[in-house]
Order: sequence, then structure tokens, then C-alpha cells
Amino acid sequence: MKCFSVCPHDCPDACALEVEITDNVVKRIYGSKDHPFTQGVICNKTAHYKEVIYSDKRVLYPYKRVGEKGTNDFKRISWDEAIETIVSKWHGILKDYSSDAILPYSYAGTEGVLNNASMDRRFFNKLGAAKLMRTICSAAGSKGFELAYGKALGTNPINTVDSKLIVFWGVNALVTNLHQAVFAQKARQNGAKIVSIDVEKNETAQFADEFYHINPASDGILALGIANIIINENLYDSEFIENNTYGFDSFKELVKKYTPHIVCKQTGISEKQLNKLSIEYANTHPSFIRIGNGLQHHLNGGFNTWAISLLPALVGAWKFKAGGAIKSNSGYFPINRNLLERPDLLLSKPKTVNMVELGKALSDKENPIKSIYVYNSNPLVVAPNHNLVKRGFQREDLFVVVHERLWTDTTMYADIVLPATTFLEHEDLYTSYWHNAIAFAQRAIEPLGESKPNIEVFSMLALAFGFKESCFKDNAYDLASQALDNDYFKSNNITLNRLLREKFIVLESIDYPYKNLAYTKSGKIQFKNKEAIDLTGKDLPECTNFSTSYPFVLITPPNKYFLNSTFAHIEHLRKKAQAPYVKINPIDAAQYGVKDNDDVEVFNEQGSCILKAVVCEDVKEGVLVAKGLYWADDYINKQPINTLTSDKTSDIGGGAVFFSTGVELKKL
Ligand SMILES: Nc1nc2c(c(=O)[nH]1)N[C@H]1C(S)=C(S)[C@@H](COP(=O)(O)OP(=O)(O)OC[C@H]3O[C@@H](n4cnc5c(=O)[nH]c(N)nc54)[C@H](O)[C@@H]3O)O[C@H]1N2
Ligand SMILES: Nc1nc2c(c(=O)[nH]1)N[C@H]1C(S)=C(S)[C@@H](COP(=O)(O)OP(=O)(O)OC[C@H]3O[C@@H](n4cnc5c(=O)[nH]c(N)nc54)[C@H](O)[C@@H]3O)O[C@H]1N2
Ligand SMILES: [Mo]
Repeated sequence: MKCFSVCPHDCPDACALEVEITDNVVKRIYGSKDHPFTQGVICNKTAHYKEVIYSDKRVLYPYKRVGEKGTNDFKRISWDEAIETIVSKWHGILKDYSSDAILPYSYAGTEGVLNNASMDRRFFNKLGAAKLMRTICSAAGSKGFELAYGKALGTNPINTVDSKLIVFWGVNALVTNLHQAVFAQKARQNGAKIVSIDVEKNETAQFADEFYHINPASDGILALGIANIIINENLYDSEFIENNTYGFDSFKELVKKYTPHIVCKQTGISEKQLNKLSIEYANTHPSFIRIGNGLQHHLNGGFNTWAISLLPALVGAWKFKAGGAIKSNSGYFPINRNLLERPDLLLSKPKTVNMVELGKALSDKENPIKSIYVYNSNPLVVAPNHNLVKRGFQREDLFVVVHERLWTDTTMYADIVLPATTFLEHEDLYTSYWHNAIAFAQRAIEPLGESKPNIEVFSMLALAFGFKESCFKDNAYDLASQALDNDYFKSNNITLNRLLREKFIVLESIDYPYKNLAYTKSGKIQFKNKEAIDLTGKDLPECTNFSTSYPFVLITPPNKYFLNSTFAHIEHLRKKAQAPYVKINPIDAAQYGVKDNDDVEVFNEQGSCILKAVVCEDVKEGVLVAKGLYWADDYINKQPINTLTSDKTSDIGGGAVFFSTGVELKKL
């Protein structure tokens, strides 16, 4: 039997899948050929998803902890006992503390709209639990792009095959947005040039025609330097600017400060390269910039993104179907979040917790968190400042519930572990933050063991708490209909029934998202925005860099063979990814007496991590690159890479700043 599904992973491509099933067992997974974005191609990770479903690390039943935290000593229990234990513990907390002493913690283990955010939000709203700010991925850049455009919407990627200049800026597309790289390759066959701007000579840099090796977090400065040259050379599109933007005169003044001399010193890019890039960008149409997470995961990530995202407005790239930029395209899908999440059920004003600061929140003694409920995330691997997070989870007085597909570094600290279905065992509605196709996938196989989807578990908890609202009885089909319940989907005749018949529907293409329109308060693209004053004291994207007292900046981007911490338990993928390593420039290596394949200790005030040295020119002096996200056991000293990363937050948006991490190095 063949079954349609959609890859649920936190990845822009949201691939449509064909799944071969025999006797309720998944045999093979491949990319759907009919889907205009997937085109029959999927990555080497999802192709191995079978190994997640049938892994011996799968959690198949509810368990309670019987030994010490962290020792993996659990006893199987029934669902009834699990739910009763949670409800009785939480009633105790409600009595002795307050409802916001209970913290939900989730991110994007599944991007399925329903199992990502629907029944869980209803439940925690009604309970009055603490509000989690879900900032770990792209909050800084989202806010930066929004300051300019008001909405997470950019170029339709299908149009980029006709672009003539494609800039991969702080994005390792070959690894993290594969189908955008496929489109870029088509564009190149049609005469386009591909540029990569990155701190590492990574897979995408090698694929590109030209590579700009930039110093970490100096991207905003580069963007303003490019703007300065384009304005000085009179190569900007004054007509487009006049008709579509706000605040250009102030911006023009601002960029005067970003002289080639200053910009080259800060970015490490030569004057010749800077000139070439600026002139080519201004003169080549249509041009398209894919703005990645690399430049956002920094202390100045919001302003970096704001500055870069103004370049297409400066040169009028939005006048072309194949021109513009993509930071995120989630704005394509006006899902009815109010109906799904029911914010009206929240009657109190609970405290908010920024997920980047999880460790700090768990060590707050004045307003203590007494219980955490983790789902769709693996915080003991993915959260910054790992040791502080771990100390929090080790607290004897913290009641920890983890709903998981697998036994992970996080389940180790759970009091109650609940078994979760994989995406092929439940229904969900799928969108994308890159393309414009919506889909509904039915379950392909029956749930393994006693595993249950998120939606069902939160329904059970609501029932056990005696919540009377009928919305707590909704199933995935009810929820999907509610998600599509608004004028946009109605007038486009996009219904659940149609999705069940057709599998996926490509929404109408928005070909010129910012010609004569922007979603900001002024209705214009904003070179200047008063809203930024409250956040930073500045109303223009005045970019600076951060400094560190350590000799190295450590960059820890994702790995080709894993998806964040997912897939990192699969033996042959780990082998391909190699033992956790750190790339170091030959000049630094010589200074520290480090040779290829040496064990080195990378450390800072938060802790230390032992890695294998790879001496190469992929990184500049003063920069180290260590790819993640392996689980703790894969490191010689059992300290995962996030031991070192910063839990500070970005200039705007409260975003994660994983890559603004200072470290020192020692040869072992
Ligand atoms: N294979 C795979 N694919 C994934 C993921 C995965 O874990 N594995 N994760 C998914 C998720 S959740 C996300 S958010 C996306 C992220 O995917 P991307 O948007 O590609 O972001 P990153 O891979 O974090 O960083 C991209 C590049 O930016 C570089 N970089 C770091 N700092 C800077 C800087 O200051 N300036 C510049 N110009 N470059 C810098 C990094 O070295 C890296 O090469 O990928 C998704 N896709
Ligand atoms: N050092 C460093 N750290 C990073 C990053 C980095 O670049 N460098 N990237 C950051 C980014 S961009 C992101 S987005 C985060 C990602 O952080 P997470 O969202 O935590 O991502 P994963 O590691 O994939 O963990 C997801 C977990 O959810 C579980 N899961 C999957 N489906 C379901 C389900 O249906 N129900 C339940 N209950 N559980 C499910 C999976 O088994 C898995 O353990 O990591 C961040 N951490
Ligand atoms: Mo992410």
C-alpha cells in the first residue's frame, strides 16, 4: 500500500512524501514526484525515518521514575496512572503556589500545525500555566524582517529559477533548505550567478560561484556598506523607493557612516570584493537573497536582518517576480490560530518565560517553576547554557513530565515519561515557512505500543482536570477544519474535504509581495521604524558588532546528517557525521600547538567540551566551527556543545544567540 504524508521536521522544505506500507509496517519513504517543491527529492535524513519509528530507543509505554534523576531507572505504568499522577501533582502546585509555577516547554519536534500548537495551547491557557516565549530558532530575524515589511512573507521560491543573482546569506541551503539549492542550480543553468556569504566555507559556499568569507555577526555592517556604495554610485531605484518605502532620507544619512574602509575592517571582506558585490547586486535583475539563521543567531541578529532585508527595496528587486528575498514565508498561511489555541480561555496574567533562558527560569528561587511539561523538544541537547539547564532538571523539587518518541537526554530527568506517536502514526495539517503548499496527512500506520499524539494527551489531561469546554473534545479532523475556518480559505475553496481528496493544494502565488504594498503600519517598506526605538533606542538599523573577551567566537550550526538533535541516535548517520569535531584555522592551530585530529578542550565560564580538531581554512582566524547537535554521550567528557553557548538574548525579538559565544581553547 502507498500512502501520502508530509515530512514534519523543522525545515523550510516541508517535503511531500510517499510511504510504502506492508501489513502496517513502513517499508520505504520517498519524495512525492507530483509536488512542485519536493519534485521527488528528499534528504538523507527523512529517507531513514523508518529507523526512528522502529528504533530500540522508542518510548512505547508510559513510565514513572523509580531511581535517582538522570539514572534512567524507570518502571512501566498505565496511562491512567500517568495522567492521575500528573493531575494530582499539579493540583498540589495550584494549591501551594500558582498556576504559572507550571511551565510548558515545546518547540518544533513536529511542524504539523495541530500537534505543534492547538490542544496544548488550549489546555495551558485554561490552566493559566506560565507563557513560553518560543524564541529558540528565528525570533531575532523575524522581528528584524517585520520592522521593514510587517509580515513574514517574501519571494515565492518557485519563481527563483528565473533569478539572475542568488545570494545565500548566512544560510547553508545545500544542507538546510535543499530544494532552494535545487532551484538555484536551475537558475544557474539559465545564466544566474550564485553567491554565498558565510563564516564557514561550508557546502553551500563550495556550491556557489563566489564566496564572501565574513567575520561573525558583521553582516548588518556589510549590508549598510553595500547600501552606501549603491547610493553613492546612484544605482538605487529612486522610483521604487519613492512609491513604496518610508524613511529613505534618514537611511541615506545613516549609511554614510559605513564607508568601505570601516566596513572592510569590520567584515574582513576586501574593498575589491565589497565593490564587486555592491555593483553586481545593484545592476543584476532579478536578484534574490535567501536570508538564513546564521546571521540571526547573534546578539545583533535582529538589526542584521533588518539591514539586509532593506537591500531588495533599495534596488527595486521586488518589482520582479523572481526578485526580492525570503527570510520566512510563513505569512502565506493565515491559519485561524485563535480558534486553534483559544487565547480567550486564559483568564489570569501568567508570567512569561523566554525559552532561551530556561536555565535561569529553573533557578529562579523567588517565583519558582515547580513543574515542567516538555513535548516537541529535547532541551537537554538543544537549549543554550546546558549545565544551568541540567542543574534545573536535576532539582528534586521540580516535577518533570516528558512526552517523547524516544529515550533522549531529556527523558533521563523525567518523573513521568509519556510515549509519543511519530508523524506516520497520527493525522496533521502541514504548511511550510518557505513554500506555499498546504497539505493534510492521515495516519499511515497504527500507533506503536501505547503511544499517543500530542492532541490526544492534552485532551486526556483536560478531561482529567474536569475542563468542561467542548473544544477539549476536538479531534485532529475537527481541529484541521477550525484551522481553515476563515475568509481566505473559504473564498479560495480550501477545505479539509478537498485536502483529503487532493492531498495538497498550492496556494495562489503572491508574485509581487511588496510592490505598492507592505504590511507595516505606514503601509510602506520601512527604512526607518519608530517601533525599534522602544526596543533599542534607535529607529534606524544602525548596525554594530559585539565583542568578546575570549580569543575565539564559536559557531555551532546544524549538521548535514541530523535535524537539530533528531536522527543523532542513528548509528550510521552518526558515523557519517564523524565524531564531534571543531574546525580551526591553521594559523590559530599553530599558535596553540594543535594538529589535525588532536583532542582539544574548548571552554568558557559555563563549562568545557572536548572535540577533535580539524585544521583547515574553512574558518578564519579567531573563529571555530563545531557542528551539532550530538547527544551528550557522543562527547568524550559527556558535555554537549550547548554547554558553551550563550543564553543571552538578541537585540530585538528576544531571540537565541547561539553563535555569539566566546571561547578559549586548549590542546589536550
Ligand atoms: N540538515 C539539517 N537541516 C536543517 C536543520 C538541521 O539541524 N539539519 N535545522 C533546521 C532548522 S530548525 C533551522 S532554523 C534551519 C537553519 O538553517 P540555516 O538558515 O542554514 O542556518 P544555520 O545552519 O544555523 O547557519 C547557516 C550558516 O550561517 C553561518 N553563520 C554563522 N554565523 C554567521 C554570521 O554571523 N554571518 C554569516 N553570514 N553566516 C554565519 C553558519 O556557519 C552556517 O554555515 O535549518 C533547518 N534545516
Ligand atoms: N548550539 C546550537 N543549538 C541549537 C541550534 C544551533 O544551531 N546550534 N539550533 C536551534 C534551533 S534553530 C532550533 S529550531 C532548536 C530545535 O530544538 P528542538 O525543537 O528541541 O528540536 P529537536 O532536537 O529536533 O527535538 C525535537 C524533539 O521532539 C520530539 N518529537 C517529535 N515529534 C513529536 C511529537 O509529535 N510529539 C512529541 N511529544 N514529541 C515529538 C523528537 O523526538 C525530538 O526529541 O535547536 C536550537 N539549538
Ligand atoms: Mo530552527
